[in-house]
Amino acid sequence: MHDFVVVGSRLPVDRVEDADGGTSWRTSPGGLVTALEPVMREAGGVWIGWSGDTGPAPGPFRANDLDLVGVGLTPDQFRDYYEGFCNATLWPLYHDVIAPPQFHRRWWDAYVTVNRRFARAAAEQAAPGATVWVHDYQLQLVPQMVREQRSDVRIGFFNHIPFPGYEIFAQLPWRRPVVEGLLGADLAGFQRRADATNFLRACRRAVGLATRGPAVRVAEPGGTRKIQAAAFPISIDAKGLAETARSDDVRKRAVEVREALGEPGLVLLGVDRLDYTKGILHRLRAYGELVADERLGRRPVLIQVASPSRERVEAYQTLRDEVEVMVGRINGAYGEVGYAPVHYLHQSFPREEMAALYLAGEVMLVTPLRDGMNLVAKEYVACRNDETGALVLSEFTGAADELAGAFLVNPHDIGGLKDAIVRAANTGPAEARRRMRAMRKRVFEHDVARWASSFLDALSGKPAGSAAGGLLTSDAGSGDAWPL
Ligand code: GDG
Repeated sequence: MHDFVVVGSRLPVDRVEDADGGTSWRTSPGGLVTALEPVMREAGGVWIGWSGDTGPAPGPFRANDLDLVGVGLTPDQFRDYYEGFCNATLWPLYHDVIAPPQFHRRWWDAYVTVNRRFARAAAEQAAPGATVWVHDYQLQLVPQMVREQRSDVRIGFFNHIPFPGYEIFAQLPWRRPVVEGLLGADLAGFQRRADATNFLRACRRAVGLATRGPAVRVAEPGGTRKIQAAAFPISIDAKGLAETARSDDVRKRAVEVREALGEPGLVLLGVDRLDYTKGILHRLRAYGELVADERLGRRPVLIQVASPSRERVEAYQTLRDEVEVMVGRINGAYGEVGYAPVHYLHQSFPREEMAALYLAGEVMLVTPLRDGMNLVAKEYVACRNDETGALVLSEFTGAADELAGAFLVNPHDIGGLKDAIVRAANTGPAEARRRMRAMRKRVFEHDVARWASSFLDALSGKPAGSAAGGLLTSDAGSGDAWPL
């Protein structure tokens, strides 16, 4: 039994094959693990999640000093729950229907079944009065399902992706049970204020509840219970990443990358999961036209990392084809022997290589059509220890609410996007430094540890910024949570 239970769709470890044929677990690097590890240690926490394959679920186990509990998915559940309801219904719906969401009753049934399994595991692991923190859109029914079994625990929910406006959310045939599932939480956290507002509106419209400021009250046997909705913009382990970027190996590698490109004029960089929300096609379109117009000087290079993602889902296969056709067209039309305008990498890289790329790119292009936060933008900023570089950032990312030093763009406006890229590329050093310094200040002050502590403080009812007792003792300042 544990005082702190994290429920995430994935475990923070990957199964790796040993040389002797056995398996072991390696921590998958990521800000969430970095942020929650100290909390888990201090509170004797446990992390419940899916192991990432359809093999037998690992029972409770320890890996890298973390207590973990695996939840298994059958091949049918992988298809209907994960690839279906999570990735082909909720993901496009919550990202403003950029791709058409598909609604299938069989997928919904699998979503209910799998959420129930996660909830049961959480209820089994939680000590009396424990804190249970449920993460993301894959597990929206878990808060209420846990509450039904364990009314003694405090339940937090954080949505990593946007929560859509009601006109879009209303399309979901199961809108009411989804909102009711979320209302099982004591605190529902979102990336942006607008997401929290959208959720509160869904409470009013889909369930008919009255809201007051950031609070909703639900009737329960024996009285009413209050649920708070607020924004807690997620962040990164800025200090850790800056240190990686400062290391000799990474800096040497950044120089090597630039040398390998021949004698590039400007180096631009894009880093994304290959996902239709990330605006990769809009970015390529703008960049291709800029190369054609020769507005970026001689021999600019765009390094585009597009890490493989959800490869069995049809919309992702189509996107990959479209991206690869466009890259081929740009390179075919404007390349020369020894020079390609786009270096396209459909691969995943270790964290050090990513840091080297962030150092090599003078202009970072982050152009999502919709994105909960976008950590890549913050990672770029954290790596630029010498305060050079420029960030072109879509206004449809959560990060745009925080990074005022970026060149903000509407990625649908190709003309505007082109102008912003040119402006970013031609910023004088003093202005570039001023912009970068402001962004770095924000990212270093509001890092992922502070995000976690402000959420957990709010969940435990402590005033924002209180560092006494509680689950996390790092010094959170005030104003982290942005209630409505
Ligand atoms: C969801 C929301 C929200 C990518 N390729 C490689 C690699 N990455 C890392 C990046 C970054 C992360 O993956 C991607 O984070 P994003 O925030 O950009 O996007 P999503 O994956 O869509 O994440 C998003 C986030 O959750 C957190 O709440 O910001 O809005 O959609 O950290 O660096 N890392 C390595 N190799 C790669 O090839 N090592």
